[in-house]
Amino acid sequence: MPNSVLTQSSFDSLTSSQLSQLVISIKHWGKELGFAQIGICDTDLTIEEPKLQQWLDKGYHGEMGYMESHGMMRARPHELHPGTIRVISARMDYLPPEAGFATNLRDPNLAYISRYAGGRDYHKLIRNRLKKLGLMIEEELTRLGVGKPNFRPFVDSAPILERPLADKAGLGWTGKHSLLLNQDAGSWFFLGELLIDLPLPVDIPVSEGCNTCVACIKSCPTNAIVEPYIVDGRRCISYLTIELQGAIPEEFRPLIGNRIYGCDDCQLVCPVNSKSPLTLETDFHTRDPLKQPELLTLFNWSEAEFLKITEGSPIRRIGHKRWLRNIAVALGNAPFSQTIIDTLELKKQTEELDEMVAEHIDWALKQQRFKQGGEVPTVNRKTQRVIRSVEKGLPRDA
Ligand code: B12
Ligand code: SF4
Ligand code: SF4
Repeated sequence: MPNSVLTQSSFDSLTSSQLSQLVISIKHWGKELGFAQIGICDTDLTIEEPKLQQWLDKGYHGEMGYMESHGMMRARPHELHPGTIRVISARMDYLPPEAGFATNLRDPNLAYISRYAGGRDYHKLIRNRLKKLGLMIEEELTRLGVGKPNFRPFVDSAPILERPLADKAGLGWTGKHSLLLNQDAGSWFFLGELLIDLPLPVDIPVSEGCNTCVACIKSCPTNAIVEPYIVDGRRCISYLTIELQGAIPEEFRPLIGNRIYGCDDCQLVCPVNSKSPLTLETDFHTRDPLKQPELLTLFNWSEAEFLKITEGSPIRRIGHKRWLRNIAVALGNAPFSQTIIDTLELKKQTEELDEMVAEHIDWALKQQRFKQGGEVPTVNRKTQRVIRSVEKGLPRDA
């Protein structure tokens, strides 16, 4: 007999007090497994469907084909994993100690890497923990004599609307930058879910909001937050440096500054992040070679060095080619330096370069030569504002 048929009927025998006790246990086990918080919601996201469709119709997903390839299944967890009636939504903090945001953004010769990406790739780690949580639930249900649940963990890459689910499950509210915000923890956390066929009582969404604040919208270097709550993915530096396969459109290159992998600016200016806890996972701590590294050091890594140093890190998935593309842009944005020019030229001569990378190196050389003999440029005004905001609002992490 299929598992779901067996479980569906057998869970009917669970009393509401047994289910409530189970929720208490699930939240407790979640903490033991390193999650900061667990919430539970049903699978109804019909309210999100037209918004998702509009976002896709406007082309805001750019080259992220996976965003449209599953149709509305992203908003229908019960279709994605048949039998699902509840989503156990979990969040895990990732802010590493000594984030050094301001010092890193202030020095245009240093590479800025999003603080979620300096340690181990979260996908596998969170999925494994969610699977353990599922097995703990299974064990408890077996003890209660009601059969096995049908569950499946999801993290990020799967076609599911994680942020609206977490919002529904009471883990926080949606900020105007479109990320989930928690009153006590800010936004420096990952989301993951366990889809399950167990009729657990659901949590109540929280009612806080951003009120009149618009700091993230005003500070986004590329004006990617086109309306409150709506991000045009194609303009976001995270998309341009991580998701985009080909050339970075020229209009965005000067705005990217020294951000070579993702961007944190909309979170850096957010007042709710002033209370964010540091991660409890040492695996998410920034690895030494990725702590405020010199752009030139990273640019000189061979492909073998890149693959070795980024092993197990999310950075590895962009590959050496896009790594060089991104750093070339940042080198073009750095103040004039003969060493940078020599390094860029040497790279062009000594390596079998991909055409796309070569074009970015040419662009960087043009920017560098243009600055020769002129004033030494500093970081742009918007970034200066972000730096001041970090120093004032997030002194521990500045
Ligand atoms: C695609 C994607 C991206 C894209 C597009 C971003 C986006 N905002 O959609 C790009 C590559 C740009 C990106 C960037 C980042 N991402 Co991302 N991304 C995703 C992914 C895979 C899907 C998101 C999605 O469905 N977008 C589609 C649009 C339609 O969804 P949406 O923004 O939620 O849109 C809703 C709003 O527009 C809303 N809406 C419309 N009008 C209104 C009005 C009101 C009043 C309200 C409340 C809502 C609302 O309705 C829409 C439909 O639900 C999720 C993981 C997942 N599977 O869900 C991670 C995820 C959202 N990303 C995450 C992170 C950490 C980031 C970055 C911070 C990474 C970085 N440092 O570089 C940046 C932040 C950029 C930003 N401000 O969003 C985390 C967020 C965690 C959190 N605290 O919320 C997630 C959940 C991954 C994870 N598992 O942890 N990301
Ligand atoms: S991550 Fe950066 S580029 Fe993307 S929306 Fe936030 S501030 Fe803008
Ligand atoms: S910066 Fe302000 S508007 Fe943006 S998410 Fe944070 S509180 Fe909301």
